[in-house]
Amino acid sequence: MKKILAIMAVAAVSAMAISANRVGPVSTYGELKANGSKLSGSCPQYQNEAVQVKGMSLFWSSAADSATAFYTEKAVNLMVKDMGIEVLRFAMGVSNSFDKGRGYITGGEDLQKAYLKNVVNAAIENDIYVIIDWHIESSTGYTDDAVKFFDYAAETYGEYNNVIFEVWNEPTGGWSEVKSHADRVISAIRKHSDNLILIGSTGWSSNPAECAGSFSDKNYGCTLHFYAATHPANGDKAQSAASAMSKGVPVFATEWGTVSADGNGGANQGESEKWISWMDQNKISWANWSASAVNEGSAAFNKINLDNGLSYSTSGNMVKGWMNKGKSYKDCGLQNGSSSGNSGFSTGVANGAKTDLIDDVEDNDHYAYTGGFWSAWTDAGESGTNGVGKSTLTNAKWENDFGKEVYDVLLPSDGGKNTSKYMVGMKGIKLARGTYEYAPYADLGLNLTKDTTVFNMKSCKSISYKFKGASHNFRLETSLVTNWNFHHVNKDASEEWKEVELTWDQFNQEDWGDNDKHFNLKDKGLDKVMRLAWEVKGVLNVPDAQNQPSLDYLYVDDVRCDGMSITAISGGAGDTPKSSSSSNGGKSSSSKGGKSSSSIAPTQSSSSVAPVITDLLVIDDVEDVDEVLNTTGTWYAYTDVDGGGQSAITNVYDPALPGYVVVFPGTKDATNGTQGFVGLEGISWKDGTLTYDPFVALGVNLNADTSKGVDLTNCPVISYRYKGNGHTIKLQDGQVTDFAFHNRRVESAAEWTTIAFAQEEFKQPSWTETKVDFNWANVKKMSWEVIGALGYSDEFQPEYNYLYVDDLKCVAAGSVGVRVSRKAASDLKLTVNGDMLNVVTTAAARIQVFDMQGNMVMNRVENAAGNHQVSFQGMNRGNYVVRVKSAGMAKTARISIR
Ligand SMILES: *[C@@H]1O[C@H](CO)[C@@H](O)[C@H](O)[C@H]1NC(C)=O
Ligand SMILES: *[C@@H]1O[C@H](CO)[C@@H](O)[C@H](O)[C@H]1NC(C)=O
Ligand SMILES: *[C@@H]1O[C@H](CO)[C@@H](O)[C@H](O)[C@H]1NC(C)=O
Ligand SMILES: *[C@@H]1O[C@H](CO)[C@@H](O)[C@H](O)[C@H]1NC(C)=O
Ligand SMILES: *[C@@H]1O[C@H](CO)[C@@H](O)[C@H](O)[C@H]1NC(C)=O
Ligand SMILES: *[C@@H]1O[C@H](CO)[C@@H](O)[C@H](O)[C@H]1NC(C)=O
Ligand SMILES: CC(=O)N[C@H]1CO[C@H](CO)[C@@H](O)[C@@H]1O
Ligand SMILES: [Ca+2]
Repeated sequence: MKKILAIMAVAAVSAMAISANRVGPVSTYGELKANGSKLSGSCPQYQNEAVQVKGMSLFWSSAADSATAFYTEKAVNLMVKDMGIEVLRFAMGVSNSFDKGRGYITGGEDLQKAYLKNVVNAAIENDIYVIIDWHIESSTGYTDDAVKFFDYAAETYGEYNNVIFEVWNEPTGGWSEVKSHADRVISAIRKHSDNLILIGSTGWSSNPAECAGSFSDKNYGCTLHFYAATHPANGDKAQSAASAMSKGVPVFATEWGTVSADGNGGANQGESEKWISWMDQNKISWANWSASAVNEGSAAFNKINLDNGLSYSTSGNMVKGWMNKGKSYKDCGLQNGSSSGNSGFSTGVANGAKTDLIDDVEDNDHYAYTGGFWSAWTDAGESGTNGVGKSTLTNAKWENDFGKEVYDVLLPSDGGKNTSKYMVGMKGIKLARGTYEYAPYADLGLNLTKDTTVFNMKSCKSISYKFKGASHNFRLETSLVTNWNFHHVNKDASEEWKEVELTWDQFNQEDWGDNDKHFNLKDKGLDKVMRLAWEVKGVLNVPDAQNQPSLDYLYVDDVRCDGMSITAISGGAGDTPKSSSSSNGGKSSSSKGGKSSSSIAPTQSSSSVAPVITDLLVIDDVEDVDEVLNTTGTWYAYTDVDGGGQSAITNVYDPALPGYVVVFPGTKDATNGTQGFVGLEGISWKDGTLTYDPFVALGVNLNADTSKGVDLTNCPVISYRYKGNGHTIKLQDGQVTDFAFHNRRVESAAEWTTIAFAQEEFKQPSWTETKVDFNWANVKKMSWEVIGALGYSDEFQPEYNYLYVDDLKCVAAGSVGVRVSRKAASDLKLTVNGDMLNVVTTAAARIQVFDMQGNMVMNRVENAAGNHQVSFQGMNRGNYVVRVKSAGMAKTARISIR
């Protein structure tokens, strides 16, 4: 029966064949089979022998990032390599209150199927078993949905010896419901697969005896879930398991704990060891809960950035010691072998020939066969609305056809095992967060068309590429996604060239609380592809030093679409590869007629122009050297101790206030320029029992009556001076109750620095589900939080252990604070054509040009909406800043004229 099924399944699984790239438990034992009270293997040597495998269960796949970060190839590879897991349980969140629409039946079906495919593929490549678990803890099994799901899962994966099915994690109701659920699911699975099926029992799967003997199926086992501190190894749970086995049915502990049943209390080491040895004696396979970094004692890990390897919790270290790590495996020859590897590289496509290659880079130009172009960029090119990152590459620069200076990614082959001459890639990747609000990144990308319109990839069944280097998200950007939440797949780092083939159901979108906007690429979007991108991305709130990719390069070659036929545009119109850099004074590289040409690039806020600030209201200049404000409120300081943290400052604590003394006389700092200022000193971070990042903070109540705020409606820009560590300034108006305060990140400064933010620049963090408009008529508090990173306090302390603040003011909008950028200006379009600047506005506009010394060299007003042209003819060569203001928006760009 297996043979026939296998052939049917192969046809259903499409062209993609995943195979193991190491010899592990699955090629050693073969498919796991219920054989009397034990599991045996389908490999000849193990057909008469009991097989026990040990591993981990993932946490609910519908939970937070601290759980889903482990639903990746990268995490599976690490758990196999570092812990020696032999089985991984895919705990598919079906429906739960915390899943926010990510559960399988609560809107997350596509997402869950993408996780499933990526995890099952990673398990197969690692030659380990994978349990596909309908992870639900309830009195109903959602049987109709389960039948549909297992029909799909068994059809798709049921041919692989790796796969085991678990039909209901933890039933909490009666047995008859469990029995009829299991009956229906078993018959759905058996249509496609004869693989092992695991069945739960009442009381959170603690009664395997009830399950054993209740089914006529030939290949099932019963699950046992127990908690060592509550359930002694010689108690009724163990007896139920023994009774199940005596009925000739094997038992599999798919979840078990060392603690008590409610998940609390300490680990009971003695009882746990008894259970472990009892399971060893009875050859009961197990998966420990949980392979996650969630905030629970049973989580095996405590960090989600995996580039430096796994970071174990106390629990994780304990369970690691009980695995079969280091066991030697021997391929019994049932499965055919190691992965095909890469089958050589493409050696080029003639201009005009038909190809399924999007690009193999062999024509040595910056363009793909689709006509579009390659480039790379990092968070350092962010517009500033979300702060600006500092990530860099060591690639040379190149000016593309749009006059835009980008990293040049065209590289000669790395000289590895290949037949290719050229590839594209990023080198010397360094991630640095700067003030960027999100995780730092560096991207390699291919705009599919030269004029950056959409490209039709509908005939493409799957996409493949070869890569070598850093772990990355491979992303497909369609014009249907307008909030940057593009479809992507994560691939683990590889030191060898590796071929990746992906089907559309493997791509998923992040959970940004916008699942109603999610769609599957199978269904739409493939006719509207803008760009392919390979993104190397850090994790938010992790020190830069800990956030680097394990390999600092990423090379890509041979991007191919199965099913597509492209007429190759090759050897792109006279494109000679050259590395130009506008700053090296080199010759003009993009212009047609040798006339002066200009290039345009988004500019970072330039601090070379000294802000001229017009005070509207001095909230406090601390010249009176006391903690009382001009607006009657007070300065103070606080730390994370209330939340369980142990972060500290060395400011004097004055019981009379009561509170920390935060006001210092100007003599405290020789560069003060003032009679007094406020600040924090001797800052150190320590997590304690925190569940969020450690911090210390300087705060201010604007009004002495803390139930009231002050009206800053007429205060378009908030300005202050500071010196010392980077921080996040947060504003509170009393409306926000989930700590998602309007905020802005600010970088460290060694010298006193004036900073100014327009009202619009304060934004709530993206995770909040209840965004509110800030009420400037009632500003109650401001705080300057110096924030660390949870889990890193031992090795990561502030760059400066102090933060001084002074001259908190409201200033006029017209103040020439270049750091003041108004609302994101997507309605303003700036493009360059020869020596003309085109500005498209939807209202009257003011266009100003400054030289790099800050002198205004042009100032004009356009009285109507439209397409305005500004000539740079006759202007001196050099760099300029253009600022366009229109309808309350502003856009700044750097122009260079050559
Ligand atoms: C089950 O195990 C017995 C020995 O206990 C062995 O003789 C038999 O071949 C095994 N059957 C299968 C289907 O593996
Ligand atoms: C997994 O093993 C660890 C280490 O012994 C333990 O702390 C944890 O409780 C186990 N699983 C569960 C469900 O508790
Ligand atoms: C698998 O390996 C066996 C023996 O090594 C061989 O006879 C068989 O043709 C192989 N099957 C496939 C699909 O390669
Ligand atoms: C390249 O593609 C991206 C995404 O579609 C787009 O934002 C960008 O403007 C395109 N063009 C250039 C010149 O970078
Ligand atoms: C607030 O500060 C300004 C500028 O220092 C000062 O002119 C004004 O008198 C102050 N107001 C109060 C109420 O202290
Ligand atoms: C502030 O620093 C200057 C030196 O730059 C110093 O002369 C002055 O006395 C300091 N201010 C006070 C109030 O001590
Ligand atoms: C091992 C190998 O064949 N490396 C080759 C990769 O491609 C470059 C460019 O053609 C060759 O120079 C290398 O010898
Ligand atoms: Ca190539």
